[in-house]
Amino acid sequence: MQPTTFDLFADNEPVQQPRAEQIGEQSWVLRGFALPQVEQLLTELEAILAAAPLRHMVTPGGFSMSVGTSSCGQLGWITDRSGYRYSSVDPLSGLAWPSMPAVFADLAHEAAERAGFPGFQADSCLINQYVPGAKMSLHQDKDEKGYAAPIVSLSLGLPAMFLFGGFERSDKSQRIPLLHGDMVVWGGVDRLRYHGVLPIKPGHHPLLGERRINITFRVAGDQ
Ligand code: MD3
Ligand code: FE
Repeated sequence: MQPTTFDLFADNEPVQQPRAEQIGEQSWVLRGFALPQVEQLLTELEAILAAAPLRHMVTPGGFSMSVGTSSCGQLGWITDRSGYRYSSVDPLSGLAWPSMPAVFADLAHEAAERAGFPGFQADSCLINQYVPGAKMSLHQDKDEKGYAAPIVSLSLGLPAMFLFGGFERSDKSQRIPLLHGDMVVWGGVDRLRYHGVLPIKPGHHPLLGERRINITFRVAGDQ
């Protein structure tokens, strides 16, 4: 019996998954976007964290964050009893943050372009490490000098349930699973949306073990 139409997938070619999911007017999840570079990214990450170790920073209210943080690039996000801000110096070492590896900068540039933001050049790269139970409460990212540039994020290791809210803390939020290798780009009208991360569930990732690493790329200083 002859098929009535040609089957485009007759050779059992893997069907390409829909790769870009729009989650807001100017926000996109790029599923698996970083997977081809993961090995290089992890090598660079290890070097950065050797020079600028993860630490649990204290919020202005006096609470220690459950997420461990560090940075690379010209500016690093910090918090202490005097407030949230960006600093060109790592307060732990008193030295400049490690420079941003080319593989980081290029990947962020490419992801931003894919989401409709050409010419993205991050000057700041915040590294967040979550162990099971760690979370990030709903907040807005308002410590950057301007909001014209998008924020680009890269998720590695254990999965997370990301909360993508509205413009007021009480607005209903969407829940978006973020997996190893996924990238997300938030910009334009979505730049000041509330967002957060639910407590990470226990688990084991073959490359990263019992943790999730999220890296955000930002233009924190002059645009
Ligand atoms: C959505 N980090 O570092 S991804 C943060 O997974 C932060 O570690 C989360 O929120 C994490 O500030 C979420 C990044 C993210 C960053 C900025 C956004 C999501 C955003 C701005 C607007 C909307
Ligand atoms: Fe944030």
